Amino acid sequence: MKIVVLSGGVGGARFLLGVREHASPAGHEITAVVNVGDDMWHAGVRIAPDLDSITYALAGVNDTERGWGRAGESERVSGELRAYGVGWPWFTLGDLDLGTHLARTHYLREGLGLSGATERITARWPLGATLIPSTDSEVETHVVTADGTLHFQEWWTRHRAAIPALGFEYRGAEEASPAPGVLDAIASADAILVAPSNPVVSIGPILAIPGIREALRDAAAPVVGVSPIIAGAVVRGMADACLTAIGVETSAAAVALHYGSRSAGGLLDAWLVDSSDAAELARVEAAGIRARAVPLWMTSPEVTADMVAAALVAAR
Ligand code: FO1
Repeated sequence: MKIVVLSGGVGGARFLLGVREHASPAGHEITAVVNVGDDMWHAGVRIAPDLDSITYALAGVNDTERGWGRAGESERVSGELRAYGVGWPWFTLGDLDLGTHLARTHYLREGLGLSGATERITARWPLGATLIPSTDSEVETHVVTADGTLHFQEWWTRHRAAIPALGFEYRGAEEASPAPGVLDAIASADAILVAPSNPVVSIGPILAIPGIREALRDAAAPVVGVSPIIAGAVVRGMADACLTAIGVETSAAAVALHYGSRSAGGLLDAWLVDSSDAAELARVEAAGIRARAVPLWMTSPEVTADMVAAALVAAR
């Protein structure tokens, strides 16, 4: 069975640990199509936070407390960069992490494209999944505020999403095309899962790449999403600030309706909400999306694997 997962970074990585836990023993193939909207050039290197968060988590070398970067990290190079006034002082590149950015930048300079660079970087570890960036083009999310626009990282990491967002721009998306392998993976999938990632700044930029939404609409496989909202609150991160900005209420049903039913030109055939949100099932079903309530807290890969199993059942 071929499982394709649309994914952002930290939450997506946790979900993919569960997908692998469920799928690997059965020999299922996993392909993650990963958001690049958080990416940027910084201090001369190309940083791809979501690809790296997933890579490190699946490789088991991630910092589980911070949620991003490598475990056992040091920050000597970042200290030097700060002394030179290079880069954003509030954005820290760990020394081990910097090795990944240097390698990626080297591969990009060799002309491999982000997908080729990702293939080389991920080949280092037996991840049990293939990671493909949504696009090889530089598509970066910018946040519109009353005082102008900011790169997503500045809004998110520096200002902790505290500046009210008026909207989001996926800069470069219109001219971008899906990375090699993305459309084939979607077309040949047996199941397509939308990770419980931020709908606006993680899944949104993937869907903004011309061709991806259409491929999902035309896919033979069912598309099943997992709610990133439990009991009216975000599971992690600051997704509520993003949803508010685009006028979507922070609830499991509202996010499903935002994605829309595939039968009405949207994304989803089915949607999983947390057991505590069972009261929202009817609203989702009324929109033409099959809905199921199961436990959605991703407390371990084993627990998450049960949720993935439920998603695959909902897919049938
Ligand atoms: N998040 C922070 O809160 N502070 C940092 O200094 C920081 C550095 C960083 C470096 C590389 C990387 O891949 C991610 C990094 N993150 C940092 C996390 C990241 O900014 C965001 O949490 C994600 O982009 C949102 O998914």
